[in-house]
Amino acid sequence: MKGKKVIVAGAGKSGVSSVGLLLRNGADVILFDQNEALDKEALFSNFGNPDRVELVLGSMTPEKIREASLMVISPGIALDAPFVNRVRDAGVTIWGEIELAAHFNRGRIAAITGTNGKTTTTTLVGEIFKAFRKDSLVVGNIGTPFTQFADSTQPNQLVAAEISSFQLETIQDFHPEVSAVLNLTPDHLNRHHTFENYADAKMRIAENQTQDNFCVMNYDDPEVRKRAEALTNVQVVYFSRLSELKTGVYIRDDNIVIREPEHETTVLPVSDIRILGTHNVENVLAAVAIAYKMGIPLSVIRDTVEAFQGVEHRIEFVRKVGGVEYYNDSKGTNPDAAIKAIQAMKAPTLLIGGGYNKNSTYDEWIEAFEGKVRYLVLMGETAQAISDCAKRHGFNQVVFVDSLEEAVKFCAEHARPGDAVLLSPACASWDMFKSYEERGTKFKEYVKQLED
Ligand code: UMA
Repeated sequence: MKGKKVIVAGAGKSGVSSVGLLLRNGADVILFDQNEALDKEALFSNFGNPDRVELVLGSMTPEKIREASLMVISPGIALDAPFVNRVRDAGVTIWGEIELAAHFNRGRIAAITGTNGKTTTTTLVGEIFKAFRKDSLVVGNIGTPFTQFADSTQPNQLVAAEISSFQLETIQDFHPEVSAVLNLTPDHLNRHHTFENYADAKMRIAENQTQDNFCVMNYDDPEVRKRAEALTNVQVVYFSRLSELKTGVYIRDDNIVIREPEHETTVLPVSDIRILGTHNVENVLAAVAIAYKMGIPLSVIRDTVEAFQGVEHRIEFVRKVGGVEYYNDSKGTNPDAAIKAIQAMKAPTLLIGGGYNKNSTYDEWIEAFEGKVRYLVLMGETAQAISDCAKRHGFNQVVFVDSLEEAVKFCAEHARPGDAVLLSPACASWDMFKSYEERGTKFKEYVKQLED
């Protein structure tokens, strides 16, 4: 990178971290963001040698574009945005942040994608790695950009990477040792336009793998299995919650079993898993398969899975107030994830939903209520569309609120002892919050303020 001029597009977490890596490795950077209102001083305070960074806000001239030979693009920027087309037409190579990180990485990568369960599975794989080697890393879409550490990784260092479809659209040589596709249901269609495009982006996780590598795939998900059957460049390892497999990781008599052509190993009883819901059993099966194929000893895998208590913002128990249990599932950012959360609820539930519009359809989510939802409390851009959909399905207990605080207040006033209150929006947070983390943190704050 020495002496190269690189455009970094997007001055969020991903872009700032890419700039850091580029500066450490001798490049000069044009940091570009379309938001003219960004705080320049705050941005520059992130960089050790700011004199090698030029900040361009709003729009970029053709001359500026021609100064660069590479553009590293943040995952939140659509590849068909007009300025991206201009950069491409100028012959500038476009990489995503993951590709930039891969270029410098020397560690052993396990990369995890899928519509849902990525964060839980990546966190669990990361915990298993850390129990085996203290210097293991957990990076990617999970919130810690890979570029923060990629250029200091060592051979044999273990990297658990959560990778989104947005990040996979812009890889070139990214090559995980073990990859995983957990499941595939429609998401981010406002950006990918069709399910096929979205699934194609996800499957790119395996495109540079070879016969020495493994791709862990969900046998029970027809969309995943169809694509697994077409994979020829890499060894496919299936996991299944529902079927006995000839080889792979599956459940027999309540035990998680790894079956290989020559022998079979029992890992642990399913009843020893502490995280709620059948979807989490699938996440554990995937994590076991990934860690096993990365060569982690079974005893380490077993002990870590047994101790694992899940991740923040994912069906996270917050507090019991007045006999009512409050759960934070702010990470339920699409209908499929929200279905898993409502399925995991055992009590009558007051459900808080709605948010940023990703052109999702809500029918299956509403159907999954199965008489369990007492009130559907809606906020955000999608409130009306969700309400219309609920009414089409004969569900009329809908309430509109203007804020999350108001939603919590309504639930606290209307819940009966024994009920549950669940924030599981089925939508991203970006219409009202910076991130799903901020939404979940605020929810927990409001719940903690409730008087017992
Ligand atoms: N911007 C533009 N033009 C655009 C769009 C954005 O200039 O057309 C600028 C914005 O003004 C802003 C910056 O780009 O300053 C934001 O960049 P970004 O949206 O890529 O966000 P980051 O903060 O860099 O976070 C990204 C991921 N965000 C997205 O994919 C939307 C984070 O995933 C990830 O954790 C982080 O990089 C580190 O790798 C979040 C996410 O919501 C959690 N991911 C989606 C999901 O999980 O469903 C895919």
